[in-house]
Amino acid sequence: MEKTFLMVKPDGVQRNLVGEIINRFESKGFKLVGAKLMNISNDLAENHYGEHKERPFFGELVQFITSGPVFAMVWEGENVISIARDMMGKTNPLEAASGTVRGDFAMTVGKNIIHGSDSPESAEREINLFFNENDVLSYSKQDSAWIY
Ligand code: YYY
Ligand code: MG
Repeated sequence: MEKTFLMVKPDGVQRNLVGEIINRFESKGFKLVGAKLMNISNDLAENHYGEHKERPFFGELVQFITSGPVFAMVWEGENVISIARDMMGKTNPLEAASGTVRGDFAMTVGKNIIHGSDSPESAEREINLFFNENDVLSYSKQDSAWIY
């Protein structure tokens, strides 16, 4: 089964959207296999967003993501990486469809509520960056027979 890294950003935590976001992915049928509320250090932020180092918004992005607690998660399911990206909506919330997290809850690209890995390579990289191997659980759930 595929895994992805999702994170409620500081704006989502402050706006009480952690439960709403967990509910969406749970209700879809994905399995939560790791989760923690945490502060992101400057080093972790710069590493996580390393691909954007040369972009003009990099400094603000690092400042924003370290500005308060985030809720980091690992979710598992068939095609979870691309389905979760669809459920998040486009990076710019003004372009994100209704029914997506960003379309429903966000207004600006700098405060767009949620992060999600964009490929199998980034999912593996980001899960390892944020979670110890022991904190990503392997377990079965009763509902899987009703989902797959
Ligand atoms: O993967 P995703 O979060 O949808 O977008 P990325 O292109 O990877 O950018 C990461 C992050 O950077 C985005 O969620 C907001 C911020 N950002 C920005 O502040 N201004 C931009 N023009 C582009 C991205
Ligand atoms: Mg990205």
